[in-house]
Amino acid sequence: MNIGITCYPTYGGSGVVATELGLALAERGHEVHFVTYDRPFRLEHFHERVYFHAVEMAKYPLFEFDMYTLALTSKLVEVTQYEKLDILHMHYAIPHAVSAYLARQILGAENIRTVTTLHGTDSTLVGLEPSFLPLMRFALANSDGITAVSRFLREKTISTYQLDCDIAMIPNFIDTEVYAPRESCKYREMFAPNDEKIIAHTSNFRPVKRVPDVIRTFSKVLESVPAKLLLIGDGPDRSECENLCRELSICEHVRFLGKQDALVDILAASDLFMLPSQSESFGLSALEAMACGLPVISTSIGGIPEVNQHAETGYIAEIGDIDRMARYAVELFTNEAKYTAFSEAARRRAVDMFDIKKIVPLYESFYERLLST
Ligand code: GMT
Repeated sequence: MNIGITCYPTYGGSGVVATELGLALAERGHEVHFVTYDRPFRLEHFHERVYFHAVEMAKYPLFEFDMYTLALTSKLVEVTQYEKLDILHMHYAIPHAVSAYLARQILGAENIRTVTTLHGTDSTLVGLEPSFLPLMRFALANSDGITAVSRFLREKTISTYQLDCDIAMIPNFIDTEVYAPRESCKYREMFAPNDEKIIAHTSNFRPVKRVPDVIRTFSKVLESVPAKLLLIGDGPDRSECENLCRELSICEHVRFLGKQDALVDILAASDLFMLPSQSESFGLSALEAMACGLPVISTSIGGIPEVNQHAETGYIAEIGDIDRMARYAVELFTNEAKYTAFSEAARRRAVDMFDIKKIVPLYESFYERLLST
């Protein structure tokens, strides 16, 4: 198949999933065309059968605001025509599903199939803005196929938007050969010179991620267990978090690592992952950690419990329950047998349920079904 993929080409989970899906599809012999405003960050190397088409923004003094949705539509039309695409797969509905709808109208419905994959806030937050809601509903109802990354997101979207059409659940995935535990990790000694326990957290530091909860929990853990905290990523809450570390006098135990490409090495050097989010449709970062053998302490929100299983691959607490999260962390750090069982279960669940080799074929069959109708 010839497949066009549009996503936000940033460090966010939806961009990562879209890019990894495209690369995996290309490895399986398909031709994949990324149509985005910038090159997705994981496409820095040459890959056979993978192409990148930049969306060009029209500039004219009259246009006070950028017209990205229209520029994307034009590029989708052009690429579909000249590269003979079969499928346009939009990741994150807004505004991509609208552009795909317009492109299909221009090209003729018989010439292309459109797929929208919902990732989270496109459905649970942005799409619910009263001014966006009718547009979102229309764009979804007019996609040839819709997928959601968790059961939670599937059900929430169907009920919120009162859709008649079905939504397929295809979970996020991970390459468990790349994301894997490592026997001796070069960073371990650097981060924890006295063999302290290492807690890790990755996110875009937006308020929904509740990074201050990670820091407060860590501060409590520190009262019982020598430990270090690694905070990976960057975003609007970072300064507040750095201040909080100063207030709690724990700066020497916390490292803000910023955006990192060496994520697997850092996770593999760590012992435990925390995801105390107040909104999460899936929690890809938790899956990445689990694949590296890290138990996860998370909230019970959204799709997280479909990934992290309470008392098996980690623990689940209510949003903001810092005392409980700290107790769970200390329990795992002081009970070696339990820690090992959880770590193995986390890795096993990532491999059994979410491995790239199992999930990518589900997208392939989804496309095939659409093309046969
Ligand atoms: O929804 C967002 O604000 C960002 C989005 C993204 O682009 O990273 O995250 C969502 O998609 C990820 C990949 O499918 C999921 O793992 C995240 O749980 C989801 N975020 C939220 O639902 C807040």
